[in-house]
Amino acid sequence: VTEPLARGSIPCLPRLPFLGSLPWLGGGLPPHLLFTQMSHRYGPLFGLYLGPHYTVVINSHQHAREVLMQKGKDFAGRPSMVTTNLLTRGGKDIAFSDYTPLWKHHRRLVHNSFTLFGEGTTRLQDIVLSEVDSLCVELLSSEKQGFDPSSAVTRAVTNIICTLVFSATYRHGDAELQEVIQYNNGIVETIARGGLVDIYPWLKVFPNKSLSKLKKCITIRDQLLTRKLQEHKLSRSDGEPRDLLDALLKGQTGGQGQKSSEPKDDELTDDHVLMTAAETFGAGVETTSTTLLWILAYLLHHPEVQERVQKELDEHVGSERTVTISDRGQLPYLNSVINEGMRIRPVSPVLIPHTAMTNSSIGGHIVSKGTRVLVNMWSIHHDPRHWDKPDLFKPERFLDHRGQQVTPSSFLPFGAGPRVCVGKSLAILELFLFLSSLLQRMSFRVPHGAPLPNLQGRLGVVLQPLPFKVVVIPRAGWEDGGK
Ligand code: HEM
Ligand code: PLO
Repeated sequence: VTEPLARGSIPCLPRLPFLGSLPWLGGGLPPHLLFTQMSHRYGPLFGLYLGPHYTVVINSHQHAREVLMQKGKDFAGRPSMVTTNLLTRGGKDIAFSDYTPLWKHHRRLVHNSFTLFGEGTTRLQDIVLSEVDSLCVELLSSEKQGFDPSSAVTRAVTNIICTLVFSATYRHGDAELQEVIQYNNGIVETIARGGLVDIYPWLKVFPNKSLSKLKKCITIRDQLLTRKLQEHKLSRSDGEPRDLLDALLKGQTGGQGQKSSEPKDDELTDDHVLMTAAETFGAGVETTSTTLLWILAYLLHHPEVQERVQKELDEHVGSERTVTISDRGQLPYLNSVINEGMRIRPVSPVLIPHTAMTNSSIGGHIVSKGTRVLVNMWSIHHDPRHWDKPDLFKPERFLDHRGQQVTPSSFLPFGAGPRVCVGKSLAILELFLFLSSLLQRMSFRVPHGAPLPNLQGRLGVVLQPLPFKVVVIPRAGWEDGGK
């Protein structure tokens, strides 16, 4: 089917030779807010030049669906960037690798090994619930004057991913765990923030503080993961894979990895296995813990929402038993709170950059092969034409008049299409089990005299809340910490 070509070309920001549109991108706003502001002036679809790279910015859900879903394959490419190439040894991962047959095989392998633990089986739920339990015990015995919940939450989420990736769990204060958390933070702060080296790759030859910090963190990460991989190879058996590392090793041709022969184009090398483990780790920890912290921050601002979730939990689950994933259908309000958290503060406010694999079109405008496409999920999630008072936290917007859940078409926190988040079902499972169990057992309040959490956030590679403090009040039946 040929669609009518739209009149005129995509509106474009002014540009200078060499600098492209950079002089017009100043002002210090983070990209998601800057692009949202520009969409008021140029319309929801506009172009700009990041140095020499022509880039189209999408700010409406119709165009986002066209690019991610209807023409998903046309736009499934990823640009090559200096920082992510360092992070992934030149794209030997899932998220930052270009769209190739090997990538497809690789992604399917990871996806299958997640479903292996996931939906159908209770194993994943058991892993998550056991960490949730420990987290609840820890929070219930926490400092009564108030404390920052982020390290406890991060540790719980890290442990889940550690179990899934290499069957390890860490105890409180473990030195290796501290190391993991530290290098992760370093990477989050330094990677692909639209930094200049990703626009002008030759800048990497000059001393650059942020780039050397990134390299340092990557070295620490690599030492740790190489050790894990070696241990795994030694302890592996022919039976069922124990975890993601086993599944990946099994998925390699012959299961032997690439030691003696030259790697072929269609084979997963040890580098691929290592990079996937590292990425699952990074993606699994940063996204889920950040989302949980955002939701906690909003619950502190909205005690009435917290009470309504607890009322729903009391009615459908009570305090006698643990919440399980089979309760999910009975808890539409809690699900709406989770959705509203991901709407109002998407961890990835501008998705990972896409590129056009072939000549194609968006909204009837021709877009040529190689064009970079940024999907600004922030403006889609805050579009006043689709969301009533988009800056307010209102979980009811995800419920219809009968209290049933609805999913508006302007809601795409995990992206969609061939590049949709691989961890989507794991993430939803975790968010549900964490929040339901936490709110079943305790209430969160702002410590006496402390300010409410700042909701502005700080943009690294993910949009994180600034640190805040909470006090935990046990609910009836959980006063002894639930031990
Ligand atoms: C990609 C969101 C949790 C692994 C993405 C993308 C988004 C996203 C927006 C980019 C889509 C695009 O570029 O078009 C989220 C959110 C999460 C979450 C909101 C939690 C609340 C996870 C978890 C994992 C994970 C738990 C793994 C354990 C990945 C991977 C990709 C990805 C590997 C790259 C997919 C690709 O490029 O093909 N995620 N994610 N994510 N996510 Fe997630
Ligand atoms: C987080 C820090 C880790 O050390 C490395 C890492 C790997 C995958 C990245 C993740 C970081 C940040 C969140 C990303 C994820 C892939 C998909 C996910 C970008 C950089 C999102 C939200 O798109």
